[in-house]
Amino acid sequence: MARYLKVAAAQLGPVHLADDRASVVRRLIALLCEAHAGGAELVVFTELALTTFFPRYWMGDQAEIDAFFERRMPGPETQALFDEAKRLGVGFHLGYAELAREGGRTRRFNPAILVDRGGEIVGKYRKIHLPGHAEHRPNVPFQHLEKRYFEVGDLGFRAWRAMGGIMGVCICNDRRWPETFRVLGLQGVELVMLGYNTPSFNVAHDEPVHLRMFHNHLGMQAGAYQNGTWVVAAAKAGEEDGHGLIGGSCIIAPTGEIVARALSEDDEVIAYACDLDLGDYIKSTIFNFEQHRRIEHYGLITRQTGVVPPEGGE
Ligand code: CDT
Repeated sequence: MARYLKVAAAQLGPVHLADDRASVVRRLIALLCEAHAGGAELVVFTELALTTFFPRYWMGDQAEIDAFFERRMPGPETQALFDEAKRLGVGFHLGYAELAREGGRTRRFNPAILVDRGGEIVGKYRKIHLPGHAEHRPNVPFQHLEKRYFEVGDLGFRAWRAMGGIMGVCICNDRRWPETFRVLGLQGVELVMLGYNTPSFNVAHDEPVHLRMFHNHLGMQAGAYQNGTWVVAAAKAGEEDGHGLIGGSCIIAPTGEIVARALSEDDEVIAYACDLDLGDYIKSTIFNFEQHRRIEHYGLITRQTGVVPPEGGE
Protein backbone atom coordinates (compact mmCIF):
# COMPACT_ATOMS: atom_id res chain seq x y z
CA MET A 1 0.00 0.00 0.00
CA ALA A 2 1.33 3.41 -0.95
CA ARG A 3 2.54 5.64 1.87
CA TYR A 4 1.08 9.10 1.41
CA LEU A 5 2.24 12.12 3.42
CA LYS A 6 0.55 15.43 2.74
CA VAL A 7 3.27 18.06 2.92
CA ALA A 8 2.97 21.85 2.68
CA ALA A 9 5.60 24.40 1.76
CA ALA A 10 4.82 27.62 3.65
CA GLN A 11 6.32 30.44 1.65
CA LEU A 12 6.97 33.57 3.69
CA GLY A 13 6.62 37.03 2.22
CA PRO A 14 8.96 39.83 3.26
CA VAL A 15 10.07 40.21 6.86
CA HIS A 16 11.35 43.74 7.39
CA LEU A 17 14.00 44.86 9.85
CA ALA A 18 11.29 46.51 11.94
CA ASP A 19 9.19 43.32 12.21
CA ASP A 20 9.58 41.66 15.59
CA ARG A 21 9.77 37.90 16.21
CA ALA A 22 6.29 37.74 17.74
CA SER A 23 4.68 39.13 14.58
CA VAL A 24 6.62 36.69 12.38
CA VAL A 25 5.66 33.74 14.60
CA ARG A 26 2.00 34.82 14.31
CA ARG A 27 2.36 34.62 10.51
CA LEU A 28 4.00 31.19 10.75
CA ILE A 29 1.15 29.96 12.95
CA ALA A 30 -1.42 31.31 10.47
CA LEU A 31 0.36 29.44 7.66
CA LEU A 32 0.52 26.30 9.82
CA CYS A 33 -3.22 26.47 10.51
CA GLU A 34 -4.03 27.05 6.84
CA ALA A 35 -1.86 24.07 5.86
CA HIS A 36 -3.47 21.87 8.53
CA ALA A 37 -6.96 22.92 7.39
CA GLY A 38 -6.00 21.70 3.93
CA GLY A 39 -4.94 18.33 5.34
CA ALA A 40 -1.17 18.83 5.59
CA GLU A 41 0.65 16.68 8.14
CA LEU A 42 4.06 18.34 7.72
CA VAL A 43 4.78 22.04 7.06
CA VAL A 44 8.09 23.27 5.67
CA PHE A 45 9.03 26.81 6.66
CA THR A 46 11.91 28.70 5.14
CA GLU A 47 15.56 29.41 5.99
CA LEU A 48 16.17 32.04 8.72
CA ALA A 49 12.40 32.28 8.96
CA LEU A 50 12.18 34.41 12.11
CA THR A 51 13.90 37.57 10.89
CA THR A 52 14.74 39.58 7.82
CA PHE A 53 17.56 38.08 5.74
CA PHE A 54 20.17 39.89 7.87
CA PRO A 55 23.33 38.64 6.07
CA ARG A 56 22.64 41.40 3.53
CA TYR A 57 23.69 43.98 6.15
CA TRP A 58 27.20 44.75 7.33
CA MET A 59 27.20 44.97 11.13
CA GLY A 60 30.31 45.59 13.20
CA ASP A 61 28.67 45.39 16.61
CA GLN A 62 28.41 41.78 17.87
CA ALA A 63 25.41 42.59 20.07
CA GLU A 64 23.56 43.93 17.01
CA ILE A 65 24.40 40.72 15.10
CA ASP A 66 23.41 38.47 17.99
CA ALA A 67 19.97 40.05 18.19
CA PHE A 68 19.09 37.99 15.09
CA PHE A 69 20.04 34.69 16.78
CA GLU A 70 18.06 32.22 18.92
CA ARG A 71 19.65 30.98 22.18
CA ARG A 72 17.09 28.20 22.66
CA MET A 73 14.72 26.26 20.47
CA PRO A 74 11.91 26.47 21.29
CA GLY A 75 12.53 29.86 22.87
CA PRO A 76 10.21 32.47 24.36
CA GLU A 77 8.85 33.65 20.99
CA THR A 78 8.83 30.29 19.16
CA GLN A 79 7.16 28.26 21.93
CA ALA A 80 3.73 29.30 20.58
CA LEU A 81 4.52 27.73 17.20
CA PHE A 82 5.59 24.45 18.84
CA ASP A 83 2.47 24.47 21.02
CA GLU A 84 0.10 25.06 18.10
CA ALA A 85 1.78 22.43 15.90
CA LYS A 86 1.58 19.88 18.71
CA ARG A 87 -2.06 20.75 19.38
CA LEU A 88 -2.85 20.19 15.69
CA GLY A 89 -0.62 17.11 15.45
CA VAL A 90 1.37 18.61 12.57
CA GLY A 91 5.12 18.22 12.09
CA PHE A 92 7.21 21.11 10.83
CA HIS A 93 10.60 22.17 9.52
CA LEU A 94 11.98 25.56 10.59
CA GLY A 95 15.13 27.48 9.73
CA TYR A 96 16.58 30.07 12.11
CA ALA A 97 19.89 31.52 13.30
CA GLU A 98 21.42 29.63 16.21
CA LEU A 99 23.73 30.90 18.94
CA ALA A 100 25.09 27.93 20.90
CA ARG A 101 27.52 27.53 23.79
CA GLU A 102 29.55 24.43 22.95
CA GLY A 103 32.94 23.29 24.21
CA GLY A 104 33.29 26.48 26.25
CA ARG A 105 32.85 28.81 23.29
CA THR A 106 30.07 30.66 21.52
CA ARG A 107 29.18 29.30 18.11
CA ARG A 108 26.82 30.63 15.47
CA PHE A 109 25.15 28.51 12.81
CA ASN A 110 22.43 28.66 10.16
CA PRO A 111 20.38 25.53 11.02
CA ALA A 112 17.00 23.95 10.38
CA ILE A 113 15.13 21.54 12.61
CA LEU A 114 12.54 18.86 11.97
CA VAL A 115 9.83 18.70 14.63
CA ASP A 116 7.51 15.68 14.76
CA ARG A 117 3.75 15.62 15.33
CA GLY A 118 4.31 15.44 19.08
CA GLY A 119 6.34 18.66 19.17
CA GLU A 120 9.71 16.91 19.62
CA ILE A 121 12.80 17.99 17.67
CA VAL A 122 13.81 14.80 15.85
CA GLY A 123 16.42 16.18 13.48
CA LYS A 124 18.75 19.14 13.24
CA TYR A 125 20.98 20.23 10.38
CA ARG A 126 23.47 23.13 10.29
CA LYS A 127 24.02 24.67 6.85
CA ILE A 128 27.22 23.49 5.20
CA HIS A 129 27.48 25.40 1.89
CA LEU A 130 27.64 28.98 3.17
CA PRO A 131 27.60 31.36 0.19
CA GLY A 132 28.85 34.92 -0.07
CA HIS A 133 31.83 36.51 1.66
CA ALA A 134 33.20 37.46 5.07
CA GLU A 135 34.55 40.94 4.35
CA HIS A 136 32.68 44.22 3.95
CA ARG A 137 32.08 45.16 0.29
CA PRO A 138 31.03 48.81 0.44
CA ASN A 139 30.70 49.17 -3.35
CA VAL A 140 27.83 46.75 -3.87
CA PRO A 141 24.13 47.46 -3.17
CA PHE A 142 23.89 44.76 -0.48
CA GLN A 143 26.13 42.24 1.23
CA HIS A 144 25.94 38.47 1.51
CA LEU A 145 27.78 37.89 4.79
CA GLU A 146 26.92 34.31 5.63
CA LYS A 147 30.63 33.48 5.76
CA ARG A 148 31.05 36.19 8.42
CA TYR A 149 28.01 35.50 10.57
CA PHE A 150 27.94 31.68 10.56
CA GLU A 151 30.32 28.77 10.99
CA VAL A 152 30.19 25.92 8.48
CA GLY A 153 27.76 23.31 9.80
CA ASP A 154 29.29 20.41 11.69
CA LEU A 155 26.46 17.87 11.69
CA GLY A 156 26.81 16.51 8.14
CA PHE A 157 23.97 15.79 5.73
CA ARG A 158 21.71 13.52 7.78
CA ALA A 159 18.49 11.67 7.11
CA TRP A 160 16.12 10.57 9.86
CA ARG A 161 13.25 8.13 10.10
CA ALA A 162 10.34 10.41 10.96
CA MET A 163 6.82 11.26 9.80
CA GLY A 164 6.50 7.75 8.34
CA GLY A 165 9.43 8.13 5.95
CA ILE A 166 13.13 8.84 5.57
CA MET A 167 13.48 12.59 5.83
CA GLY A 168 16.43 14.81 4.97
CA VAL A 169 17.19 18.50 5.34
CA CYS A 170 19.46 20.92 3.53
CA ILE A 171 19.40 24.71 3.35
CA CYS A 172 19.27 27.17 0.46
CA ASN A 173 22.68 27.23 -1.26
CA ASP A 174 23.10 23.49 -0.45
CA ARG A 175 20.40 22.81 -3.06
CA ARG A 176 22.70 23.91 -5.86
CA TRP A 177 25.28 21.19 -5.04
CA PRO A 178 24.74 17.63 -6.32
CA GLU A 179 26.92 16.37 -3.45
CA THR A 180 24.23 17.47 -0.97
CA PHE A 181 21.52 15.39 -2.57
CA ARG A 182 23.77 12.39 -3.23
CA VAL A 183 24.89 12.13 0.40
CA LEU A 184 21.22 12.23 1.42
CA GLY A 185 20.36 9.83 -1.41
CA LEU A 186 22.90 7.34 -0.09
CA GLN A 187 20.85 7.24 3.12
CA GLY A 188 17.74 6.32 1.12
CA VAL A 189 16.12 9.71 1.61
CA GLU A 190 12.48 9.89 0.53
CA LEU A 191 11.75 13.56 1.17
CA VAL A 192 14.19 16.48 1.37
CA MET A 193 13.01 19.69 3.05
CA LEU A 194 14.70 23.00 2.51
CA GLY A 195 14.22 26.71 2.93
CA TYR A 196 15.85 29.46 0.91
CA ASN A 197 16.52 33.20 0.78
CA THR A 198 17.70 33.93 -2.74
CA PRO A 199 18.23 37.57 -3.72
CA SER A 200 16.47 38.50 -7.00
CA PHE A 201 19.57 40.38 -8.06
CA ASN A 202 23.03 38.87 -8.49
CA VAL A 203 25.53 41.50 -7.36
CA ALA A 204 28.44 39.54 -8.85
CA HIS A 205 27.06 39.28 -12.36
CA ASP A 206 24.35 40.95 -14.41
CA GLU A 207 22.04 37.95 -14.56
CA PRO A 208 18.44 38.12 -15.86
CA VAL A 209 15.82 37.47 -13.17
CA HIS A 210 14.33 34.54 -15.11
CA LEU A 211 17.68 32.73 -14.80
CA ARG A 212 17.62 33.15 -11.00
CA MET A 213 14.35 31.21 -10.93
CA PHE A 214 15.45 28.69 -13.56
CA HIS A 215 18.61 27.84 -11.61
CA ASN A 216 16.62 27.68 -8.37
CA HIS A 217 14.45 24.89 -9.75
CA LEU A 218 17.04 23.23 -11.99
CA GLY A 219 19.28 21.95 -9.19
CA MET A 220 16.40 20.77 -7.02
CA GLN A 221 14.66 18.96 -9.88
CA ALA A 222 17.91 17.22 -10.78
CA GLY A 223 18.56 16.34 -7.12
CA ALA A 224 15.06 14.89 -6.80
CA TYR A 225 15.30 12.72 -9.92
CA GLN A 226 18.91 11.59 -9.47
CA ASN A 227 18.13 10.34 -5.96
CA GLY A 228 14.50 9.30 -6.35
CA THR A 229 13.29 11.68 -3.64
CA TRP A 230 10.62 14.28 -3.05
CA VAL A 231 11.90 17.83 -2.53
CA VAL A 232 9.80 20.38 -0.66
CA ALA A 233 11.25 23.88 -0.91
CA ALA A 234 9.96 26.99 0.89
CA ALA A 235 11.18 30.46 -0.09
CA LYS A 236 11.31 33.79 1.63
CA ALA A 237 9.94 36.06 -1.11
CA GLY A 238 9.29 39.67 -2.04
CA GLU A 239 10.88 42.99 -1.15
CA GLU A 240 12.46 43.13 2.31
CA ASP A 241 13.11 46.82 2.95
CA GLY A 242 13.68 47.22 -0.80
CA HIS A 243 15.81 44.09 -1.25
CA GLY A 244 14.12 41.54 -3.52
CA LEU A 245 14.03 37.81 -2.80
CA ILE A 246 12.78 35.33 -5.38
CA GLY A 247 9.79 33.17 -4.51
CA GLY A 248 9.02 30.04 -6.50
CA SER A 249 8.44 27.73 -3.52
CA CYS A 250 7.70 24.30 -4.90
CA ILE A 251 7.12 20.61 -4.35
CA ILE A 252 9.06 18.33 -6.68
CA ALA A 253 8.30 14.66 -7.26
CA PRO A 254 11.00 11.96 -7.46
CA THR A 255 10.44 12.07 -11.23
CA GLY A 256 11.94 15.58 -11.17
CA GLU A 257 8.60 17.22 -12.02
CA ILE A 258 7.27 20.23 -10.12
CA VAL A 259 3.82 19.20 -8.84
CA ALA A 260 2.98 22.39 -6.91
CA ARG A 261 4.40 25.90 -7.10
CA ALA A 262 3.71 29.17 -5.29
CA LEU A 263 2.18 31.93 -7.41
CA SER A 264 2.81 34.93 -5.19
CA GLU A 265 5.74 36.67 -3.55
CA ASP A 266 3.94 36.72 -0.22
CA ASP A 267 2.81 34.39 2.56
CA GLU A 268 1.39 31.40 0.70
CA VAL A 269 0.76 27.72 1.36
CA ILE A 270 1.14 25.07 -1.33
CA ALA A 271 0.60 21.39 -0.58
CA TYR A 272 0.71 17.95 -2.15
CA ALA A 273 -0.02 14.41 -0.99
CA CYS A 274 3.40 12.82 -1.53
CA ASP A 275 3.55 9.09 -2.20
CA LEU A 276 6.75 8.24 -0.34
CA ASP A 277 7.11 5.04 -2.38
CA LEU A 278 7.10 6.85 -5.72
CA GLY A 279 10.90 7.08 -5.81
CA ASP A 280 11.32 3.32 -5.38
CA TYR A 281 11.27 2.54 -9.10
CA ILE A 282 13.95 5.16 -9.75
CA LYS A 283 16.07 3.90 -6.85
CA SER A 284 15.77 0.32 -8.09
CA THR A 285 16.34 0.92 -11.81
CA ILE A 286 18.26 3.80 -13.41
CA PHE A 287 19.64 5.08 -10.07
CA ASN A 288 20.16 1.74 -8.37
CA PHE A 289 23.26 2.94 -6.52
CA GLU A 290 24.35 -0.51 -5.36
CA GLN A 291 24.43 -1.83 -8.92
CA HIS A 292 25.62 1.13 -10.92
CA ARG A 293 27.73 3.56 -8.87
CA ARG A 294 31.45 3.45 -9.72
CA ILE A 295 33.06 4.90 -6.60
CA GLU A 296 36.57 3.94 -7.78
CA HIS A 297 36.21 6.82 -10.27
CA TYR A 298 34.76 9.44 -7.91
CA GLY A 299 37.87 10.11 -5.79
CA LEU A 300 38.40 13.69 -7.02
CA ILE A 301 35.10 14.71 -5.48
CA THR A 302 36.39 14.28 -1.93
CA ARG A 303 40.13 14.84 -2.57
CA GLN A 304 39.89 18.21 -4.28
CA THR A 305 37.79 21.35 -3.89
CA GLY A 306 38.90 23.64 -6.75
CA VAL A 307 39.41 22.93 -10.44
CA VAL A 308 42.79 21.54 -11.56
CA PRO A 309 42.86 21.55 -15.40
CA PRO A 310 45.00 18.99 -17.23
CA GLU A 311 48.60 20.00 -17.97
CA GLY A 312 50.22 20.23 -21.39
CA GLY A 313 48.51 20.36 -24.76
CA GLU A 314 47.82 23.53 -26.71
N1 CDT B 1 20.73 32.03 1.49
C1 CDT B 1 21.46 31.54 0.47
O1 CDT B 1 22.17 30.56 0.60
N2 CDT B 1 21.35 32.21 -0.70
C2 CDT B 1 22.15 31.87 -1.84
C3 CDT B 1 22.48 33.12 -2.57
C4 CDT B 1 23.72 32.97 -3.33
S1 CDT B 1 24.29 34.48 -3.99
C5 CDT B 1 25.56 34.94 -2.92
C6 CDT B 1 21.48 30.90 -2.79
O2 CDT B 1 22.15 29.97 -3.22
O3 CDT B 1 20.32 31.09 -3.15
